Amino acid sequence: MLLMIRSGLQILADHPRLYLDGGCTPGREWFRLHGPVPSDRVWTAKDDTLALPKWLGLPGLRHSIGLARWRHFSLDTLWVLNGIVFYILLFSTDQWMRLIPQSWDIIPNAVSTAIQYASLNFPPPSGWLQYNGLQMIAYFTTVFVAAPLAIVTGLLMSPAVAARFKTAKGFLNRQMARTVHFLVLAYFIVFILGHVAMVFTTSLIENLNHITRGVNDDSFGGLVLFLVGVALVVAAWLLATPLTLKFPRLVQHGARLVTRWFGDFLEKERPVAKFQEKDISPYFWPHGKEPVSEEYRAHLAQQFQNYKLKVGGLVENPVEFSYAELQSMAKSEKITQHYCIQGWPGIAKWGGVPVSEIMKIVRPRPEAHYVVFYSFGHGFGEHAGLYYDAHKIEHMYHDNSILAYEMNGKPLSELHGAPLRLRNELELGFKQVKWLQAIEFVKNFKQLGSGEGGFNEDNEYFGYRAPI
Ligand SMILES: Nc1nc2c(c(=O)[nH]1)N[C@H]1C(S)=C(S)[C@@H](COP(=O)(O)O)O[C@H]1N2
Ligand SMILES: [Mo]
Repeated sequence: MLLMIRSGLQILADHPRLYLDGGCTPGREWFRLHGPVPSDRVWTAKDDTLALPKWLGLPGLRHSIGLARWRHFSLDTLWVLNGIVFYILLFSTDQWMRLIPQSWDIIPNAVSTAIQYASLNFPPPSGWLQYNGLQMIAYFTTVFVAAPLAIVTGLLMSPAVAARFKTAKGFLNRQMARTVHFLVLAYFIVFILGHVAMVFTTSLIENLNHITRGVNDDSFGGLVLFLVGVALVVAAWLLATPLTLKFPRLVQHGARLVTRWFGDFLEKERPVAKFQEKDISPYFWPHGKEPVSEEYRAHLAQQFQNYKLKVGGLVENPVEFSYAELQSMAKSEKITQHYCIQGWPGIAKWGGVPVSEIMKIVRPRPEAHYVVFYSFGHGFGEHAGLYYDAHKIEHMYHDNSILAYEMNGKPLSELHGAPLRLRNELELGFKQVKWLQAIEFVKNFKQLGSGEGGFNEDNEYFGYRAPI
């Protein structure tokens, strides 16, 4: 639980704002850990990320959401499996009767127990035979309300789930899910602190025997087991960040192995959520470093009159498309929701050439399995190379995959990726390469960069496919 909390806080620190209305317009948050968004300069979603102390965040570095997500998801998987075993044991015995109130007397009983606790004149411990009203309510809430809510709100943040269950719009949107997920976190922190405090202040030795050994006596066995448990928790707490930072690639690949089956399952033939003009976000966070190369600056100054998009690799007919040629081809307009891995969404209307139209002309060879998009811009990091990302070729035949030169009916701005950017709504934001320079059809992406399939995958340990 503690490592889940730490990695969860790290994910929050990547976009440390919470909203209720489904959008993410600065000023509309009900909770933020950062100051207001400055209006006198460009402020990207990356500028908005927070560093957490290494002992608190997991792993603690600024913008380490890639690793934090792996940590969070793999621990969640264990926690959910643990919960399933717990539910099975609860309902296959009569233990459930200890947690589920069976009469309304529970309310007056809980009030009376609360008054007794508040008077510091504790009621005699009876937990071995029966929980008091307050305990029952607290345990019931934890097991049957807070834990399921944590799971459901976690899942509702996933674009694949939102598209499948049509929750992208309306009350159950991603921002509501983030808010409730955060409130559940607050509940768990209060519960853990309160519960441990009560275990300590009401006959500790007996309580620990109840909890760890399932016996009702005053031997020290329970205490010993508890101390071993505490030592493990402390060791895990101290080692979690250093080990994650020492073996980030192992964390990335290992957690992928543990969790990816679930993402693949959720994504089977997933739809793309549909939106209308009126849903278009008033504010769309920008992200990424604008290109600085002379070549790009010259193209921008000449309004892309001499720009050519180079398309090659494993194709029958490599072509360089001018900006005017691209604009004269079949045009597609789609209103879709962009999901940044950091937690913010943005709905916009994208206009451009379907990638399938480009493929009709260049004719990919059968051995081409991936399509790599190269940017004019660099990724983040001091010596970072050019930003790129590889996409499954199947996705490129999807009618939502377009090379966009328009955003909300206007030519794409420099900030949002002029002259061209990819849209592939089956993927998260980081795969929507901006400032496109070239497209290459390849058999495999292992030979590119560090071989993980994209700039963020290589350098920030994102999953190659992270649409959940
Ligand atoms: N070249 C390039 N493309 C990029 C990025 C980048 O840093 N460089 N950031 C990606 C990320 S993480 C997101 S969320 C989207 C943001 O697009 P926007 O700036 O239009 O909101 O662009 C993606 N494309
Ligand atoms: Mo992003």
